[in-house]
Order: sequence, then C-alpha cells, then structure tokens
Amino acid sequence: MNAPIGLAPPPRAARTLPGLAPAAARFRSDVLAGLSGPRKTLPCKYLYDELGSALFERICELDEYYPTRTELAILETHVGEMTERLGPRCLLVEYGSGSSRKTRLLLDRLREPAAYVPIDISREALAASAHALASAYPQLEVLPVCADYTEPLEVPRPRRRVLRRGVFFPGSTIGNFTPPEAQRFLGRMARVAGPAGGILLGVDLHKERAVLEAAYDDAQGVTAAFNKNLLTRINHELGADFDVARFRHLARWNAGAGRIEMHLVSEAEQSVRLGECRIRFAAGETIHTENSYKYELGHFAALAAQAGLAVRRVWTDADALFSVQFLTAA
Ligand code: AVI
Repeated sequence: MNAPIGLAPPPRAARTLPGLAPAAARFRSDVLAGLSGPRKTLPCKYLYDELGSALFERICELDEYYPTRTELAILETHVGEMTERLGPRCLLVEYGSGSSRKTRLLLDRLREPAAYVPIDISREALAASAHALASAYPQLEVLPVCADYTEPLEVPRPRRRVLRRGVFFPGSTIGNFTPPEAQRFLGRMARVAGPAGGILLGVDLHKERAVLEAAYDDAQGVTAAFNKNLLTRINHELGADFDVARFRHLARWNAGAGRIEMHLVSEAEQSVRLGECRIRFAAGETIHTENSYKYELGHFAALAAQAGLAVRRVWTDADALFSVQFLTAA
C-alpha cells in the first residue's frame, strides 16, 4: 500500500508490542531476529536514520567513494541519448526521493515530461525534495508517493497524457539486494514501467579489491561511523546497551559472492542487553550489516533476462568503474 504524501497514512495492522509504534516494533523484532542466529546480521535499511542519512551524504563526497561522482559524470555525458530513449511525454518514476543533480539532469532534457513521481519511505525527505523540484520546475506535475518501493505500489495518474513510463533508479542501490532479491525487484520495476516503458538503472561493476575496499573503508572513517551508528541507533531507539567503542568497522571484498560486505567486529568477548534479552559475542565475532554486490555486465544482463527484461544500452566511464543501463521488456 502506498500513501500519497499529504494524506493520512493508510491504516496499519494491529501493533505487535504494546507501547511501541509499528515501525519501532518491526525494528525491534528485525534486530532480535538478526542477532539471535548463529551468524549475526542486521538489515542494511536500518543504517539510514537521520544521522545515518547525513553520513551517507558525506560518503558520497569522499575521494575513495567513486560510485556517486562516476555515475554523475556518465549521466552528464550521455543524458541526451538517455532522454531520447525515454522519449516525449514520459512519466518519470524515481525510486528514492530524488532532489539530486541526477534527477535534474534528466528533467532538464526530457521532452514535455508528463509528470514526475518520486517514491520514498521517508515522508520528510520526500516532502522536502518534492517541494524543491516543484519550485524548480513550475510546469511539471510532481506526484510524490510515500511507500516502501520494494513492495508492490500504485503509480498515481497525472493530468497530462502519458506516452511512456520511465523508471529511474540511480546510485547502484540494486547492489544492496541479493541477486534473487534484485531479480524480483527488477520484475517489479518492469511491471511499473509496463510493456512500452523503460528503466534507467545505476549498476556498479567489478574492479580491483583495493579500490573496492577503500571505497567502503575510507581514511577519514566516515563509513566506519555510518556502520557503527547502527549500534547507536539500536541503543537510542530500543534501549540496548551496546558499547560501540568495542566494535570495529570491517569492509571486505568477498570475491566468490561478488560483493563488498560490511561488518561490525566485536573486539572482545562481551554481552549486550536488549530488553529482556542478552546477546553474547565472542571476541572477533561479527555482525554482517550490508552487502554491496558488484556485477560483470554479462551477469547483470542474465539476471535482468530472468526478470523478463533486456539490456538495450550500457553507458560506462573510461575506466569501466560504473554503468548506467537502459532496460525494456524483453
Ligand atoms: C546505498 N548504497 C548504494 C551504498 C553502496 O555503495 O552500497 C551504501 C553504502 N554503504 C557504504 N557505503 C555506501
């Protein structure tokens, strides 16, 4: 279910824990489930509270973090061809709140865009970016949708006639899904785009281990702070007592799986209280907090094909660090 912004949120299922808002109850049960198994994990979506989102913005500016600037340069170089492929009267649907330069690049070049639909789970981020874009493009109908874009969603109908839908999903966030999840998600995007539509997607590529590991473990320690903030968030929001200083950030390239993994490593044997539960850590035991898959072009095309999509065009930078891909129904 998705809620047009400005309206009351849809009715939610009954609370699972008395006294906790549904989102907090879900956060608590996800954290407990993740920390109870033999291999401890936490879902990466919880990295993005207010501080986490601000730290992520700083990551995007780091010298070591090549994806943001490389994708932006690819978009700047090829935006003409990209918007040509999306065609006139395109309804642009962006996964993420999209106040960024990337969105504006497309909007500046699209011919008579029918409307712009940003989709984001954060009501505040969505409202701020929708407002900024509506003032920058007064002729454009902006129809923000507050929803979890990994769930099925309904795209609002604009006033203008639509010839085609274009789904824009920049930033290589597709890499934060496992390949089977990415395939399901591509299928969802294909349904949103429809048989005549197109998808413009940022996909990060395989490269040397040293480049990858530096991108996720920068010299200033911003990524380490971003990762550790998850424990601080659990302390604040769920009343846990993690001693954050006794965990260390680790980013490593798992070549077999084709992904960068982020972990928090317990520096000593210790136990942590979370409500009535006690969670024990051996020295050196890790909490796996994020995967960032990197793809070979052929591998990604095969994954897309399994979702009923064909890769029609790939744009990369001169060093083939990153790709922006245009997909349509196969
Ligand atoms: C949001 N996502 C594409 C980032 C990535 O590169 O996987 C998240 C990130 N994690 C650490 N640095 C950046």
